Amino acid sequence: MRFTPTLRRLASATLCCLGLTAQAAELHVYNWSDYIGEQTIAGFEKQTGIKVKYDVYDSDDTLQAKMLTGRAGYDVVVPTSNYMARQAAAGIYQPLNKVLLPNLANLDPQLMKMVASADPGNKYGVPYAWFTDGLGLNLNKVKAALGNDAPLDSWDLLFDPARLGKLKSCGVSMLDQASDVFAITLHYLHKDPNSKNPADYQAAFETLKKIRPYITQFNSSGYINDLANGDVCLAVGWSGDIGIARRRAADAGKHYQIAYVIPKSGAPFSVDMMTIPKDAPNPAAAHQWINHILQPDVAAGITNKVFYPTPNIPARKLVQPAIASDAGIYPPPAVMQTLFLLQPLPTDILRLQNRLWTQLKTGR
Ligand code: N2P
Repeated sequence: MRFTPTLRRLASATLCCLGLTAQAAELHVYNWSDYIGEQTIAGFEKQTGIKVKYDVYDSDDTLQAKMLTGRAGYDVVVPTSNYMARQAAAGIYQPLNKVLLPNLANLDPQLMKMVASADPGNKYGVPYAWFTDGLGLNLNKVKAALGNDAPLDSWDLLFDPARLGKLKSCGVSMLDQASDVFAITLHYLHKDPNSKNPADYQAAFETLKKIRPYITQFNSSGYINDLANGDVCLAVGWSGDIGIARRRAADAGKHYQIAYVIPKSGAPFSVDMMTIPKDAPNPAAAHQWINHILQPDVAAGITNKVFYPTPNIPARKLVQPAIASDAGIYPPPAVMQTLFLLQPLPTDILRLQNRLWTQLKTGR
């Protein structure tokens, strides 16, 4: 049968109202790089019929700059909790409709309580994954440069200029995120890692300046491959990223061993939060995405691919045993005690951090 124009219009009007138009709904997600499972996006598209447009970033500052400009066009973004607190206070997110998120019940109540310090009442954010900051090491190269007795479980490995100088030729990578690196440096100096005292940041800057000549790159994503390929032997990095580097090195048949170390004295940790921008074009789909991520099999699929621990309790039994028992990824209780949560900081401190950070990187 051939459709007359009138019949065609009628058919398309009917399809439209049944939600079956050719124009499929879209969801724009902006997430960290190397932070998603193999099947996460395809599974969501299959389950919902919604098409996902997926972009990535590797720094909270990049995300924040985009969000504060407004109209970025994203439905879901994933800031770290310390950044999210300020952004929510600035009014750039919409409150979650929890009726649409029944899978919230899967989240670890202890973690929910903890992130409530940045997001009172868990009003705007849903934990996606959490992480520690630590040292990624090419054990063979580091031992060859420093000998077998090198203090591999200490921040001294990074902050002793004589030692770091010996690692320069095999490559030293530093996260390009001021907030994390200042917290680590303040901790090393026995100061409050979340200090609000400008003088502490000046002291941290002086300490960082001493090791600056031996840092061969500031990088928060490409360092995964650099470590895996043997172009870097020490990386200040995020836990899951080092896990990815280790797997990539093994898959490529490299003969060296990559390790992730949380220094004994302690290290930062934080939680990345799914949020919905106030001007999200499709908040209904955003809620569907968040609820999808909260499905145990989906959450475990992310951890199994990118080595970041999921705060999803029923997902844990679906996490590969080698990952679930990896003390670098899931730190045992004694190590958890040594970790400190990155806290939101006042604007003047952030400005100071950024100014010193640029100075450090450019060497001026
Ligand atoms: C993923 C990095 C996520 C941890 N590559 C930092 N928020």
